[in-house]
Amino acid sequence: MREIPNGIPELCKNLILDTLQITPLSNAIFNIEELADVINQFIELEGNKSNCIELSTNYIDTLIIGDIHGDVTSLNKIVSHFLEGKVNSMVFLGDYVDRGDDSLKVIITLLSLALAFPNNIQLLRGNHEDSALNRRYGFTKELYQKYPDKGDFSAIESLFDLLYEYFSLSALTPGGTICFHGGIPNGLEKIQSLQKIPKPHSQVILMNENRDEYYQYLQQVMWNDPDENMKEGYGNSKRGSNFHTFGSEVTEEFLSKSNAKRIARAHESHRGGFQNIFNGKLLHIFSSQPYFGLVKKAYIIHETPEKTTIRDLDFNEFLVL
Ligand SMILES: [Mn+2]
Repeated sequence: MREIPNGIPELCKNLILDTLQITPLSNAIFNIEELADVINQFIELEGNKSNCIELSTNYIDTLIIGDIHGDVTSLNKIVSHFLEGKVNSMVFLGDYVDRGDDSLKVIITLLSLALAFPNNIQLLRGNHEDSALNRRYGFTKELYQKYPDKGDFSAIESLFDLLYEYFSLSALTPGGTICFHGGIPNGLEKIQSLQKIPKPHSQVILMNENRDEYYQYLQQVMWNDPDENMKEGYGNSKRGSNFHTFGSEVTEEFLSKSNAKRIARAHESHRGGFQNIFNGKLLHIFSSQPYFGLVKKAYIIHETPEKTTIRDLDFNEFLVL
């Protein structure tokens, strides 16, 4: 069993230990000062990282995890593999909050893991790490129920607004997998070009040069979707005029310019738990347990130097590449 280091906040230690419980705490409410401490420590940790992180060799044996959406049961199963030492590291592709019952606990547990194991846990930003989405899909309501005092509620909402701007947008594993939440942004040459986008992300709006272009990349990497029937170029997205779909040729060219082998992404529940498209060049996963009838089972990617596999949350092997 992996040892939980000293020197992290007590709340973090308790939440990590709670992932190993058969009946974990539910509906957790945390003290605001403790929450602020965890969030601020995470911002300090992530603030200097770029929006395309070249991951260290710790990530040579890694899990890549899709949308969790407030589902503590899935999270605990996944975290157990890591704490039991079955894998060396984990990359989470975003969408930690909204829809599920316990978004607050999920996101604070993930921040706790990142603080406890800063060289082995990487959290990326999904499109639900955004308070405008949270107001529509449940997290804001959960926070309001847990912190009904007006002052407390607005303090917490501001903390999350700030936090979201410090999650990196993408990462590249030593095995050559590009990790992001949504899809390839229209016009982005290679994944390393996201390194030009500053943190906090709201800085993009204040930049004089190329600000429109950077703002589009920031949005699209969290929102775009692949279209497995499309060959060339970019298409219109059903999600809105700011977003795009992309096909196999765009994927091939982007991978070659980025010097990478494949893309791992999440974001779409209607694709089911996993999908392999463009000849193994793009893997889709969704890692939240049965999800409104759309996802029957949750899956994760396990990448090692020997092979890349899709596994269910009991660690059974499915697709092997
Ligand atoms: Mn999403």
